[in-house]
Amino acid sequence: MRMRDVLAAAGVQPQAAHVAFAAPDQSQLAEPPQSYGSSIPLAKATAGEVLLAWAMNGEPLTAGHGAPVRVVVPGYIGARSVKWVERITVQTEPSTNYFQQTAYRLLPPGGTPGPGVGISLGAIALNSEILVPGDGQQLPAGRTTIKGYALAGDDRSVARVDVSTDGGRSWRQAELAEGASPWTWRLWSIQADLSPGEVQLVARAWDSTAALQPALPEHVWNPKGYVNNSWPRVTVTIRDGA
Ligand SMILES: Nc1nc2c(c(=O)[nH]1)N[C@H]1C(S)=C(S)[C@@H](COP(=O)(O)O)O[C@H]1N2
Ligand SMILES: [Mo]
Repeated sequence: MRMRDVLAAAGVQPQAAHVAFAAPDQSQLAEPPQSYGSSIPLAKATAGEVLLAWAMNGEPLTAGHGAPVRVVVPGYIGARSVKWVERITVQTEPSTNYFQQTAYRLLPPGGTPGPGVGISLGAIALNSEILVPGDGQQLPAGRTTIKGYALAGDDRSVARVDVSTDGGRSWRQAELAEGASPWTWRLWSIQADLSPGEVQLVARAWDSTAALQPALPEHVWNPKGYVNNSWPRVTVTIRDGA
């Protein structure tokens, strides 16, 4: 069921800006210990793709995935898709739950976690991965297929994936397969002729706003290690043909 329809049936007041979800599971890791909760902006909650789900792939949802009912927020980090949801509150401010206010925030270098410190994570950052070949793999010389996925966040989409077979000096465009929906990953693939020696394969994705993934992990370093969406790199050894 669409969250939008539930909110419309309940009625939303003009000053409303956030939709908060509360669950019964207690966390001892939270400070202070409390039950799980989070919120998303009202604009996202009413965008149509946000669901209250009790089934997946035509089967009833399992307890581990949040039965009887969970929230599903496509394009947002998993933490906002609250499982076993028991209360939905429309409010003027984001949730003050530990998992919204303190956890899942990107801190500046040297920052210490605390309520409201850092950037709240919501929409997923553009990312990609090389799945085939695997890092450290040995391959025969000649033609090989390089495969992976790319994922855009929120209401963006993957526009292009480039692949380099020389550590990022030169690039060619990979072929993008259709996605199952605008919020799912796009599989990509490209064929390359690799000559003997050690080869570094690199991928980089662009989204529909022309944003590009950052090149190196040091560009995005942060104390909690969140949102490392730097270019995936895989080193392979190409054996001599004979
Ligand atoms: N009630 C509740 N919902 C929750 C969590 C939780 O600890 N409690 N974890 C969140 C996080 S961080 C993620 S990544 C997803 C994982 O969903 P899954 O178990 O269906 O993969 O659930 C989210 N919803
Ligand atoms: Mo998570």
